[in-house]
Amino acid sequence: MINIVLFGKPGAGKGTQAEFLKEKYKLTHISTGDVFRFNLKNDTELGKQVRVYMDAGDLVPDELTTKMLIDEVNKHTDTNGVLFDGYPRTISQAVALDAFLSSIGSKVTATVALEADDEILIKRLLERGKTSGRIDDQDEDKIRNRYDEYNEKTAPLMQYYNDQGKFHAVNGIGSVQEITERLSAVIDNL
Ligand code: B4P
Repeated sequence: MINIVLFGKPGAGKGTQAEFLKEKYKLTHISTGDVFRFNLKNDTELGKQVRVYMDAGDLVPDELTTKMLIDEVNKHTDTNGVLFDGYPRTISQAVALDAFLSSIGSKVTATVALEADDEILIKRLLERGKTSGRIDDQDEDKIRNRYDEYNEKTAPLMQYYNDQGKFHAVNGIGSVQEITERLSAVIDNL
């Protein structure tokens, strides 16, 4: 079982690349952002709980996110491996993921990070916000708040995975296809 954590700042292209990587490596793709948005759209109990955080560009609390993530993984027991897109985003989530995977006799194989400058990414998100209907993409202050959340809570994960020899960064600027090739080169080498 190969478990890949796709890592990067908001708008780095995790969701875009996941669509290609899941097909190429036959992985189960779990995007925490997509699962939350599905629940928001369907106004489920979870959707009601997470709306206030997502609309503001804040991270959803760890306990809620981790419970949801584990429920999602447990739906896919018969898999080659999982492509984690948007999880973990805090050290506490990474520790919970390690503990959960270890309990099922598995582990994170590698973390691949898409790197790009904030200003380029903010432009991408504002562009997407014109058509996506995503409230968190429509207001520059909310987008900047997501970067503050990333710098404070998510960036420390780079050291966490680097200390385990599992962190691989690739340049996230270029065409979607070029970036898929860069990510594939890392995964093929694992
Ligand atoms: P996510 O859904 O994970 O969203 P994201 O960071 O905005 O997007 P991503 O990096 O996937 O970018 P994409 O490919 O779409 O999170 C949203 C929210 O959910 C969070 O703020 C938080 O509230 C909550 N949440 C999710 N996970 C959580 C967790 N673990 N803990 C707590 N809270 C959590 O690409 C962005 C744009 O760029 C698109 O328009 C795309 O077309 C464009 N693009 C992509 N690649 C490009 C390229 N190579 N060149 C030009 N444009 C490109």
